[in-house]
Amino acid sequence: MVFYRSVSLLSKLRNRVVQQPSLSNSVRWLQIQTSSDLDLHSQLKELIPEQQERLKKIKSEYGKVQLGNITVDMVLGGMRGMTGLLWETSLLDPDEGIRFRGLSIPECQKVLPAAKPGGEPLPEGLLWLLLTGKVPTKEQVDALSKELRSRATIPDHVYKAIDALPVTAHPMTQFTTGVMALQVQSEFSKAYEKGIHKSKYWEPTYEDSLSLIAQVPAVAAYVYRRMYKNGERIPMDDSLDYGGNFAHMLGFDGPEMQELMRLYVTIHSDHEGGNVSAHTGHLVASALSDPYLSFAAALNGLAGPLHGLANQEVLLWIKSVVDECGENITKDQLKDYVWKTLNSGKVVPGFGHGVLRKTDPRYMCQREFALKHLPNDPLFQLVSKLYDVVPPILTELGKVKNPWPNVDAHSGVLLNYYGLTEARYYTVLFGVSRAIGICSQLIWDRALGLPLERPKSVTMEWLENHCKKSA
Ligand code: NMX
Ligand code: MLT
Repeated sequence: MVFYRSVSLLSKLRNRVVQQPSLSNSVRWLQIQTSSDLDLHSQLKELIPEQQERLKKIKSEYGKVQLGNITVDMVLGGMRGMTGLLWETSLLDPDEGIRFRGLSIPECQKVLPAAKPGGEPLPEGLLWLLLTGKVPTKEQVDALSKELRSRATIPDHVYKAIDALPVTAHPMTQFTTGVMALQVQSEFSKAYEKGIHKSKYWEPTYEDSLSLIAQVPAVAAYVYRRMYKNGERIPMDDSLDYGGNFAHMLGFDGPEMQELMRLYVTIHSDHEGGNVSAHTGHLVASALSDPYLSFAAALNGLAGPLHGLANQEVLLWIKSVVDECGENITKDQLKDYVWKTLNSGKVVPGFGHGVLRKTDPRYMCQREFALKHLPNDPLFQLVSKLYDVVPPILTELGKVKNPWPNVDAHSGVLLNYYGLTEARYYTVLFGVSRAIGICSQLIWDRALGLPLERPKSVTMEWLENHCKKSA
């Protein structure tokens, strides 16, 4: 972390230097950007040996240091609080929320390059940050945008594979099918078949990861256009960045929707390693499955209603509130509706979290976006009322560890406002974004030579015997 904080600070300084023409001679050398400065692969290649050494040192010096005790509750409770994974790209604090390579979301909004002054961060910039630990310059981000566009062409068989499914199939099923169909192009699989040396694994993994990140928006957009817009595909616009292009291919060309998509893709990308999708991707990749196989597995986890599908569930639930009580529902009516949901044995979607214990900063930045761009939208106002009404009720239940809203409580009303009203599609957007986080870590998994993941499991009988013996 110290390493990354100092490189990020240096990088921030460099950013400023590159952007300011009138600087003293002593720092002018920083202004010279070589072609390898602009090339993400070269940057990564430079960083890998020192990080490999760092990991070796941690192993040899601290290998036997304990990180906590495992209790029976932890084993039975979904491994909450059990530290068991190495994940370099981000770290989640229960109170503060996510930090990408040490930077909070508001910090990312300040320092990552944007499409326009003061605008939302470009997701390519976040990808650069996750992979290198450095804040990129605008030139580096533009170069990466260009590289991603050059990798974004979708082979025809991918569309055909999706077309083989009924158009009514869930969008996540269609999206994952598209990702699986992309797998035939895997450079890692081909290199492995040819007997690549393990020290080189990261290189074809990098190739696959960048291509996958480049291609998922077009696959996702196709699913959307197929399901809701008569299958008319919209080609990529070479003048646009990653987030802008995604909005464009979906069929939304308004500048605010493009800004929303940049923010959306940035904030959903990574949430340390233990969440279901990231953990699944990491687990599957640990068997040396290539990035396509690993990411498709991750998507299947994201498609669960307690995880990514919650964004769909939130908007459907909000719409059911409106259908039953109207848009101008009072807080008392809303309380009754929340209790009705709970009493029917369902969760209130968009609230609670496995790690967070305060309002999710991803919720807060979407709320700020709404306050800036759609303050009078009735559904945004309903979401704001829920922020007042739901936490006290969940607290009253007495068992909910975090009564506050998470990322999914807010995203739907923003998308709905700009015309992307089809809630069943929302988890696909989450999936496109998560490719950035999962693939970034996967490249580091390979670079660091992380091993096959294989935790120990036990039976109830084993637990009973063990606990009796140690009582
Ligand atoms: N509504 C009703 N009950 C809840 C809620 C909620 N929003 N959140 C937690 N609980 C219940 C939970 O079901 C459990 O009940 P029981 O003991 O009867 O099984 C109890 O409270 C204790 O759960 P926690 O320890 O607070 O939460 P846990 O870490 O197990 O689960 C979630 C975390 C996120 C799965 C849970 O809060 C939830 O189901 N939330 C609603 C779904 C949601 O918004 N998921 C999206 C999460 C973010 N993401 O994008 O992935
Ligand atoms: C995520 O973004 O993955 C969710 O907030 C769930 C989690 O972190 O467990």
